[in-house]
Amino acid sequence: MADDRTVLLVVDVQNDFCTGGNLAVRDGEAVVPVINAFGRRFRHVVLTQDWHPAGHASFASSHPGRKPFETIELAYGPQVLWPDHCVQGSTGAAFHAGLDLPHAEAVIRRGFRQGIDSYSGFIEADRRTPTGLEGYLRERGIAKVIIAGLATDFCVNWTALDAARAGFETIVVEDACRAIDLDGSLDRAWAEMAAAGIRRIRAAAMAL
Ligand code: VGL
Ligand code: ZN
Repeated sequence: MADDRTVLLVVDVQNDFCTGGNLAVRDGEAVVPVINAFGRRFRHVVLTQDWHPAGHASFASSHPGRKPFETIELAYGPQVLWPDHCVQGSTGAAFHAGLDLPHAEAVIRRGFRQGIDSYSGFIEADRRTPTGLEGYLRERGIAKVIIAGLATDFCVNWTALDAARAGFETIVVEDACRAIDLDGSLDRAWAEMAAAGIRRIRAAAMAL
């Protein structure tokens, strides 16, 4: 059993990132049984949920003439454009029905500001708007953050990098994640995480 200062942070296990969803990650739903079993070993579990208003700035449909997976420049920098996904209150935004973590203690929603995307569970894409997660974990006395979910190369990567920057010991459970892998983004993500001192382990190898 993980100790009281450790949290399992489950990133965006939502229908739109699973097979049949609007931004399906290949094999996304394969993380569900791994996370369900692994999650039982944690006293503290927190979920993140991608939660966009209709017409969000990260949607290609909000930019006439643009297509999904193109990159454009927004006020805060480059932004990959996505198919409409995780619209607030939609079935696509709901957690996968098989996700079984009744002891999860908080859900952090992000990306709900019309003009700002957010891959990180800690700080939105303008790199100045906090979600409140860092303060929440700190007040709870958390020192170690174990991360699983979707997608490895976007929300998991950005969340892990910000967790490490905030000073939490950070570990990513590789077989409890799946990637979008856009133009080499997965290799880049693992390289960035390694450079930041983030450990990468398999669920079965995790000593708790
Ligand atoms: C995500 C792209 C757009 C993710 C969210 O959860 O990795 N990716 N919105
Ligand atoms: Zn999104």
